[in-house]
Amino acid sequence: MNTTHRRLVALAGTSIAAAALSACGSSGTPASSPAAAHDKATTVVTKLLSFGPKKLTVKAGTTVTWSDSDSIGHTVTTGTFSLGSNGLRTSEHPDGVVDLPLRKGKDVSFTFDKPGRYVYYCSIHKGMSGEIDVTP
Ligand SMILES: [Cu+2]
Repeated sequence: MNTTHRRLVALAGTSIAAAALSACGSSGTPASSPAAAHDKATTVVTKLLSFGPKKLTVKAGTTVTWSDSDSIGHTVTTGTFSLGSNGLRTSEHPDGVVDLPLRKGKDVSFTFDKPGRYVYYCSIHKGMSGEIDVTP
């Protein structure tokens, strides 16, 4: 009886601690904080023929790394494209800002110094695209 009671108390204590931890984790750093300036690198991972996160917002000067976790290669190619009704690209117009081969299991990086909206795609797979929004 006593043992059961203690165990319940212990479990309750644990879940409160876990809740406190997760509340702390979700509060994060305010976006306007100057501390965010140290965040000058971030990663996009390719998995199952998609870029994740598909859309990323970073500050100018941030180095974005694409990491290929697929068993095949991709490219990171900025430019414009049109999509067919099936969601696959029907035309592509690379703009030459970024055009990097991403080999399986490897990483490529690019530092975005100029603010702007950078739409990119994989020139091999017609359904793969992503976006990097670079803020001043
Ligand atoms: Cu690809």
